[in-house]
Amino acid sequence: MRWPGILEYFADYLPLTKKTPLITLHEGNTPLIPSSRLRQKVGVKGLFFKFEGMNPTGSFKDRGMVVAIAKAKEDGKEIVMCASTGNTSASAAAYARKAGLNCVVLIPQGKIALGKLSQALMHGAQVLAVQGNFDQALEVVRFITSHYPVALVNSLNPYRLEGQKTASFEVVEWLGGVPDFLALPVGNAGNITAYWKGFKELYTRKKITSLPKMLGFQAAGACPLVLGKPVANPQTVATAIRIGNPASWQGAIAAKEESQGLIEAVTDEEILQAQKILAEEEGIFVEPASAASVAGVLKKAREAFFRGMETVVCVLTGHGLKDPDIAMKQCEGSIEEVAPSVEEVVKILGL
Ligand code: AN7
Repeated sequence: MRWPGILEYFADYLPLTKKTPLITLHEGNTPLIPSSRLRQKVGVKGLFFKFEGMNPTGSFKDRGMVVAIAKAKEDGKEIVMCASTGNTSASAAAYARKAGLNCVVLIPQGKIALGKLSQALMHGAQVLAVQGNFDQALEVVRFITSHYPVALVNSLNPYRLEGQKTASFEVVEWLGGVPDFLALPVGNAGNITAYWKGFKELYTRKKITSLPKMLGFQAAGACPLVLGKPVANPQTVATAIRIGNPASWQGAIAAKEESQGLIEAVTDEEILQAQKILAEEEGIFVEPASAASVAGVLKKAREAFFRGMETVVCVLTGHGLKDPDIAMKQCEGSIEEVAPSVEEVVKILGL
């Protein structure tokens, strides 16, 4: 089957009209990869990775962005705008160009990964580096988009979450059932809100008869939902989730409480370890923020949280190529120099 993209495939679940342009870069339909080695380490019956890095711009943001941009186009908007830690800007820039719209992105100066910045620039977005953090950039964007003829495409735009919820449909479809736990990184908290909305919709429509427990993980230096109050100066190596005052705060707390799940913190060290383990043990390269879901599941396993018969899905939100700098830092010193000689290479390899 030719995969038609989110708007067409999930039309029955999306707020589309006859006038909505069915734009697509064929986002969605990302693989649900069964774990090869980590499953034993975690000690559960099933461990799967929903690899959202396989979306057209390399992150889960494409699912919601295609809806938000299509609706902006339908409404006759010409300019779209977002604040972003990187992935939203990359996705907004790409889909804006696909729809023939202009895109403005506000990013925290010096704190976005190289791959993401290069995407926004290549797609011709106007990039403004804010001398401040994501939360401050979002404040500016909220004001401008509510006072000027510019469409907001941050996840405060409800169409974003409508699109993002489709990932939960795919999890259920490809798994052939509902996982016991769904683990994911939490930054601005749109995604945990969207997944929970999606699962609840399937339940209401009687497509499923149980709901997963949501396991949200924030970076320890940027964990307002764990602390119960905003963090003024969030810090983490996982720049994608360097957010101190999540826009979907209530949605995240509701997802946690209604599902009887949890939202906890993982340290930068645990995040980087999980990123390396995923790459080495499973062959999956994700950006640091995405590894927070796996870091969290490994932590819960150490705490003997799982009983053994459960199925766990870890959402891997973005591709490792997004942030080559952190990856190279993780692997410092592992390249050996050698002369262009068979003997020299054989000697080093110990063959
Ligand atoms: C790879 O791009 O907020 O909790 O501006 O890029 O829905 O915010 C990115 C967030 C997880 C957190 N993983 O998701 C942005 C932005 C990756 C991300 C998150 C982000 P939310």
